Amino acid sequence: MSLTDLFGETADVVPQGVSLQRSVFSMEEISRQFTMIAEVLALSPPFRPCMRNGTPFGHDISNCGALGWISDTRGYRYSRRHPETGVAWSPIPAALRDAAMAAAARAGVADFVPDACLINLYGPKGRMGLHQDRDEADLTCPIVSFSLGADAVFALGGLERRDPVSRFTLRAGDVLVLHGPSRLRFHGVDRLRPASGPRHAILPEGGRINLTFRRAG
Ligand code: MD6
Ligand code: FE
Repeated sequence: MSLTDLFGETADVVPQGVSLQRSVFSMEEISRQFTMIAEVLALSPPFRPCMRNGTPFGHDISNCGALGWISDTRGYRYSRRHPETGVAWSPIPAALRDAAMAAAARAGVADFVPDACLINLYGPKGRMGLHQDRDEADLTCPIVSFSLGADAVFALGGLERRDPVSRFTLRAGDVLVLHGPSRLRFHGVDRLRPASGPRHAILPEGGRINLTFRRAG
């Protein structure tokens, strides 16, 4: 049984620790989220991380919150400062933080208070390889993900890289929470549907923004 089936209209069972919350945000709320993100990016400009071997990522990132996730030739880690400007990240906007906490509560996690929000900014050809998020101090805390902009084909696997993956579309306004026994599931973005979803000046040519709220420290 694939997640596409599990998340279909008649789905009544989803894997423990996966909460896919469809159309949580209205177009008005999505517009306000774009505005809040633009304000964050004005203080913490998007930058292009690279892998340990120097290969650049295919997309830009930024962060808000006390801690921000970065990657460079020293590896992956959380940092209190923007790697290029040296300035502390701006706080997570209260409305976004509250929405992430509410999403965690709907997933059954009552006490999630994020201290980090990674902002992924994808161009129309954006993708993200299969990965686990395991740089956070306490892996019992969930990750809450908001999608904005173009639709993404999301791949969700198991706890081993070789496990089979299921694919489903994440659209603007959808929320995905990975927690509990699914916190370390491998996942990635296969591709975008660039012509889809709400547009914004942050995303010329129809890209996508993904926000992942974490408890990093
Ligand atoms: C993305 N999302 O949607 C990438 N990580 O662009 C993630 O890497 C992710 O959606 C952890 C939990 C949920 C996610
Ligand atoms: Fe991830």
